[in-house]
Amino acid sequence: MKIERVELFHISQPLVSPFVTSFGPQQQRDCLILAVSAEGLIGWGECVATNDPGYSYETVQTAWHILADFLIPALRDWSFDEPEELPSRLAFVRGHPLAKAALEQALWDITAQRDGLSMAAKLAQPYPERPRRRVKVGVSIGLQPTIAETITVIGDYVAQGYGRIKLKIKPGRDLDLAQAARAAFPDLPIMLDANSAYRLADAAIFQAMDELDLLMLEQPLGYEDVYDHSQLRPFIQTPLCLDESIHSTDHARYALALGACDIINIKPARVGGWTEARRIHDLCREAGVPVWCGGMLETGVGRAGQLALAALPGFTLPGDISATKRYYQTDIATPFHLNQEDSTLTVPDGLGLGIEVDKARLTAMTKRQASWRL
Ligand code: OSB
Ligand code: MG
Repeated sequence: MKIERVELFHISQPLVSPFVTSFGPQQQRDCLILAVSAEGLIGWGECVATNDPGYSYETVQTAWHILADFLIPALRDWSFDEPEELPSRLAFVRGHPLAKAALEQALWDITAQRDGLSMAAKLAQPYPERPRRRVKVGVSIGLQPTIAETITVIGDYVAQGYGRIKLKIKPGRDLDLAQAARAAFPDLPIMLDANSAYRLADAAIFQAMDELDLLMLEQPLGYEDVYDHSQLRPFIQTPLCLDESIHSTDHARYALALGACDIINIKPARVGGWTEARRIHDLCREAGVPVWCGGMLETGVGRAGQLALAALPGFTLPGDISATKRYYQTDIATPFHLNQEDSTLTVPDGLGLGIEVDKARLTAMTKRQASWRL
């Protein structure tokens, strides 16, 4: 295939409620949406970089720059058969995985359409197992003004049918929050995400959580660290999960070799795309380490890509892939609804991503736009 045209949209949509983490609040969600045209087909991708370099060093502005000035021009005079060929084509750009992943997602979408497959089926081709039709999901709850409000918010989501809750924590809002949540919901699978807000010296806080029977503790220490996590792990009973620290299959290999974690959160964007995400899945599966698919407050475009990935056999823990209405009042693509009876989202089975992008809505939300004829 030869890519004929690429369109890039910087969009901005309000979140239904502010999302607050240990690195700050988010109320308006900006992201980039990318459309790739080839052979009469259109493939969509989402770049999940945010306005602030809080979770990642990338922002919507850096991703725009890297896509516009390096990655998209690198597609000129290039033809490909499979999306797995893209990472080596883009390897001349060091880093910037969020920008790269958006382009790779569009190539998975377009090649799956060409092959007459859903993206989930295409990703699952190397395995004897068919992709899951429904993916277990939970909801990630940002820091609330008070513990009492957090308990109310948890109750609302549980009433909607979410069977797993993740709470953001930060220093000063951790043990008391976890204890209150456990007391209010004795049997609920609850996990915590610190987004790198702690140091090894804080181990006592996490030891005190041992008795709360938490599902896991996500990324308590440094955002590039694997060593200190390996030091913390023997001192706590709660399974340890890494998010920010895992940028590639190599990082995952180092983490497993050091005994730095029990679980890995795989976000295709954080590792530069679905090819690398699937490799990490394979490595973890081989090692008996469960994985789950993380989220970045995606629009429907990104959500469809998360579901395709989480349909792979090694994704055995619920993903941060909530229903559309948990994030947006209306969205630029087909809304996803929670299957209340089993806390799942249904994996699209149409061609490619299997979603319809609402062009009028996309245009209405667009702050900046550019296109390239290749
Ligand atoms: O650490 O998992 C995280 C959102 C933005 C940046 C980082 C994270 C998150 C979430 C939200 O936890 C997950 C979701 O999309 O629902
Ligand atoms: Mg996280």
